[in-house]
Amino acid sequence: MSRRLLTNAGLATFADIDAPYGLVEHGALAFEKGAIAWTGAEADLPAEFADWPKEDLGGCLVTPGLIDCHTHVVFGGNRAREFEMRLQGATYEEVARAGGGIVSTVRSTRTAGEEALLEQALPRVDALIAEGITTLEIKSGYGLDIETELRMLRTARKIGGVRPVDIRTSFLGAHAVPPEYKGRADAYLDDICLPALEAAHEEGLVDAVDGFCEGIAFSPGQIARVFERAKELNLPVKLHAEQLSDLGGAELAASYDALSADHLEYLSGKGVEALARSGSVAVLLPGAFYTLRETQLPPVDLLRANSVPIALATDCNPGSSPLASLLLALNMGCTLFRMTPEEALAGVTREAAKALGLSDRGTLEAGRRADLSVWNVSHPAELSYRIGFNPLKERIFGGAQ
Ligand code: DI6
Ligand code: FE
Repeated sequence: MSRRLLTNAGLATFADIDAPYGLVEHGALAFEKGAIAWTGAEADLPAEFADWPKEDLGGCLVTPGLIDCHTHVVFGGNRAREFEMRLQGATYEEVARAGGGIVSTVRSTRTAGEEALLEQALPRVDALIAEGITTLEIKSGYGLDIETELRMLRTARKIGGVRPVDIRTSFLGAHAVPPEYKGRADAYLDDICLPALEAAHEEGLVDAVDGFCEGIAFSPGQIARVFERAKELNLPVKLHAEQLSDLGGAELAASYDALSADHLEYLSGKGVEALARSGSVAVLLPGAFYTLRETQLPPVDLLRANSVPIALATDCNPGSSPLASLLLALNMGCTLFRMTPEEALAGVTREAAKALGLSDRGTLEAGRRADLSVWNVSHPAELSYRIGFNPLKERIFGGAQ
């Protein structure tokens, strides 16, 4: 059924309408061939849509399909043992310096074949899809050798072939320095990271280039080398910045017109201004803040005051954020970061689309992809308010159920 008309629905459109959430009450939404054809108040429905195959949603809420714009769902193994160590007092950085952390996931990822990686990722992806996610960003960065970085990206893309979800892939070769290059980060960039980026791009596997700018990872100067190559290849960039300390990563990212700067707990006022100037999205990741028991809050008030778009994501990864629930990220964004439920929901729809450079989704407007989530709730704030409860009624991906 390629044409459909949804009626008797609340529509959180996030379009430019003068109402919180861009909310249309008693709304109707028509879609055809994978794209939204009309949205608005049911009373205003043009006659041409009136006889389309109709579904009465009984007052349920429709939002744009949710977008998780920052994940690392493809990886081997898990880090439950490290979780225990951190609970006994070791910090995330101490674990990383002792050969655990990202590098331990690198070991398990290198030994897993494409089939195993896929099999391990799918339950996480399925959990996200069950919560109404229709677009999912996935990063490489647990291979740190050319072959495994490519395998991670191929696996990520393969997910889009076996599940109804649109996958965007980010190359994160500059995630950590692998043990065989310990103390030789620049040589790692020359020998592995940059050639891997080129090979991945050649294979059409890269939508954006990411990096981890941090004391335990790469300096701003080293990240700039990766971003220069991205620029030569015409690829947009994004950056894990100011997660554990302020190295000026967000300013660097902004100077390359980054799609987004992510984490940002230690972001300075100068960093906020740089993001405001470049129009980059601030992607906040409350799952990592929570897991690491961080106490430094990202500067939400300042981001807001400077009109920096704010997105929220799970950061689903085996170390700092073993979170496969975007609904819980919404709740954490409100409870931990003091975002409003409206900002939180915009952060997993309209702003998350921006963070991925996608202008064909993220709002309910004519012409946008028919990626829709239908919720058994009567007000959009309910999606942020509940904890551990999933009110998804139906998910429509590219116009199909
Ligand atoms: N920051 C993070 O939170 C993840 N990567 C990054 O650069 C953590 C990755 C991990 O601990 O495995
Ligand atoms: Fe991350």
